[in-house]
Amino acid sequence: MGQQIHWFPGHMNKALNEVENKVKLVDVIIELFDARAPLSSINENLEKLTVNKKKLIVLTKTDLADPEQNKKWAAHFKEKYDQVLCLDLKKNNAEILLSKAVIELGKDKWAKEMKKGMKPQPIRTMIIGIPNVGKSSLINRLAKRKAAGVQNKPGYTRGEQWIKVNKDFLLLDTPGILPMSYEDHKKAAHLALIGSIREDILPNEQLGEYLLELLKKYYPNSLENRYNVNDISDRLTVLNQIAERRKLVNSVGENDIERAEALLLKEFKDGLLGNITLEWYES
Ligand SMILES: Nc1nc2c(ncn2[C@@H]2O[C@H](COP(=O)(O)OP(=O)(O)O)[C@@H](O)[C@H]2O)c(=O)[nH]1
Ligand SMILES: [Mg+2]
Repeated sequence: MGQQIHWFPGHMNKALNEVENKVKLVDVIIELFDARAPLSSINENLEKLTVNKKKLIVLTKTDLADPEQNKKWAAHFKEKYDQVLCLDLKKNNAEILLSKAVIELGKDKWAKEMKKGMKPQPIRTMIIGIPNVGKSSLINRLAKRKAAGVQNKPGYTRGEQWIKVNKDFLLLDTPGILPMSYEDHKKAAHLALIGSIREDILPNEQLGEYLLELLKKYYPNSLENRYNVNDISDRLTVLNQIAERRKLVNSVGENDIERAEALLLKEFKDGLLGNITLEWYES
């Protein structure tokens, strides 16, 4: 992947400043990582801004990722951060698990307040994460409101308000959206594959090639299971077989490789190729 990806550092700085201002308001940061690409979900610039805050990591979309890898990543992040939860935001009892973890992390603050003779104040939190990682879904769950604002694009802005999750736990109602640097092409490819950055940042051809390499390495049976593809030797061989199985034909009657590739990328994103983690934990 030698081609240049354009990136505007000004956007990054502006977004980080916004997050930095919100970080000042909270006791605990709830940071979301996509379980399919947890390392690419980390923004190193943000890590620097939040070193002094308690941090709870939530691995989201664990239902789409590889269960074995979920466990390994969770264990890994437990060593690095204050708390880690694995959540399927569509199913889990997210509110209860999250509330428990937040209260655990807020206990130091309560102890300090009581030492000063104060009444313990609710723990203030905010959610941060890359686009599409599940921030709105989680906020809506915690606010117990319908899926307003949940979409595949990064957010809407409103005045900041605190959502009272329960008497001990407040949540800022607007998430911090983390901008990504696309300088690292491998990361950019992972983020495009999971839908966190626009796909057209890289040509479909490269994304397809990249995905197929990963599938070949880690999940060699996934293509046979989904498309009945039995020769996975290279990209065109695979795409030709997918086009044949799905009867994707172009205007001159040939296998439509482009549509086969688009289908592959879409079905991966939708979890139809099985539980797949793109970034494997390496000890
Ligand atoms: N399968 C699955 N989909 C999820 C999960 N969390 C969020 N989504 C979906 O991912 C998409 C983006 O979610 P959203 O909450 O808008 O992400 P945001 O951009 O971080 O606010 C939506 O289509 C959600 O329904 C999850 O844990 N599992
Ligand atoms: Mg959102």
